[in-house]
Amino acid sequence: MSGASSGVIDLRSDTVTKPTAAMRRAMAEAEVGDDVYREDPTVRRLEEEAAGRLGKAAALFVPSGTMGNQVAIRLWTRPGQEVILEARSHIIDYELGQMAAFSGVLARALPSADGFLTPEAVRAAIRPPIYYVSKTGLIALENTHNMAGGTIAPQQDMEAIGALARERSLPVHLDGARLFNAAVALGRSAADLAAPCDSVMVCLSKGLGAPVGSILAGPADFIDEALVVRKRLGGGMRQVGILAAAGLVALAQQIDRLADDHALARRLAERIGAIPGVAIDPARVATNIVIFEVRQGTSEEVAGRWKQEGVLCLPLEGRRVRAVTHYDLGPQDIDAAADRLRRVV
Ligand code: TLP
Repeated sequence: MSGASSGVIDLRSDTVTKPTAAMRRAMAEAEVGDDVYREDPTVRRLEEEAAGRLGKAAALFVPSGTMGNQVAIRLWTRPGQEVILEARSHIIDYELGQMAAFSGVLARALPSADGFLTPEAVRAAIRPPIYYVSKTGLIALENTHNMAGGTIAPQQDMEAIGALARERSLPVHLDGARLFNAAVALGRSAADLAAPCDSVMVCLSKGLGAPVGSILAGPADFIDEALVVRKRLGGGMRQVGILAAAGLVALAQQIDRLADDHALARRLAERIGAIPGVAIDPARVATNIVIFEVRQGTSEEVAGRWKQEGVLCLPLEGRRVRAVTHYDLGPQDIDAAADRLRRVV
C-alpha cells in the first residue's frame, strides 16, 4: 500500500494509483508492433476486449479520457452546433474549452442537483428546427458524475434520453470515465449502462489502476474515423502494446475490486460526517468519490492544513472538498485521514 508506506494518504484522485505487479509483468512481456500501422497485437486485443465489455462494435485505445471525449465531440458535431451537457461536466470544467477550440461547438449547459439531466430537461434544451437558430449536435452525459460526488445516473432516465435522441436523430456520447464503478455498484454490466449511448469513453487509469490510457467505443465507422482524429491530435502511438498490456490486466483483474473502493468511500463519509464543522450525507456516497463541505474557511485552507497532517485532497470551489478512494488505501488510512480532518476543521 503506497498510501501507508509513504506515510502520505493521497485522496486527491484515483488517478494516483500505481500499476499492480501483474500489470508490470504483463507490460514487460507484452508483444508489440507499430500501432500507427495497426500492427500492435496487444493493442488490438485490448480494443476488442473493451468493445465487447462496453457492448459496442469497435473501440480505440486513446492516451487519455480527455482525448476520448474530444475525439467523440469532434466526430458527432459540426462547428457552430450546440452540445447539451450537465453544467458541472468534466467536458466543460476540466477540458480547457477544447470543445470550442477544436470542434467549434457551444455548450448548452444545464444545471442539475446530482449531476444528471432529466429527459424533460434535455427535451426542452433541444433547439427547434428553425434555420436561424443554432442546431443541437450532440447530447453528452457523464456516469458516474465526478463533481456531483461519484453519483450514478438513473438508468431509466438514460434510456429515456437515448430514446428521445433517436427520435430527434441526435447522437449521445457518454463520458464513462468511471462507468465500471457505476456497473459494480449496481451489479450490472457496463454494456447495459452504455447501451442508450452511441459512443462511450472509459478510463483504464483511474480506479482500474492502469498507468495510462482510456478507451473510446462506438460504431465501427465512427471508430474508423476516430483513428484519423486521434492521429491528427498527435495521439498515434507506436509500440503502445506496453501500455495496452496493463489495460488488459485492468479489465481482467481490477473491475470487481472497485467495490472495495466504494466501501472505503462510505467509511470515510461516515467518519467525517460525524465531525462537527463538516457537512456530508454519507447515504449519497454511491461509489468512490466523497465530496464534503466545511462549515468554516475555504476548501483551500482546509486542504492546506490537512496536507500538513499528511493527507492530500482536491479543494473545489468555495467550501467543497473532494476525497477519492482507491486500491492503494486501506481502512486504516481512511480512519487516520478522518481523525486528522477532525483536528484541522
Ligand atoms: N478527472 C480527473 C481530473 O481531471 C478532475 C480526476 O481526478 O477526477 N471524464 C471524467 C468524468 C473525469 O473525471 C476525468 C478525469 C476525465 C474525463 C479525463 O480523463 P484524463 O485525465 O485521462 O484526461
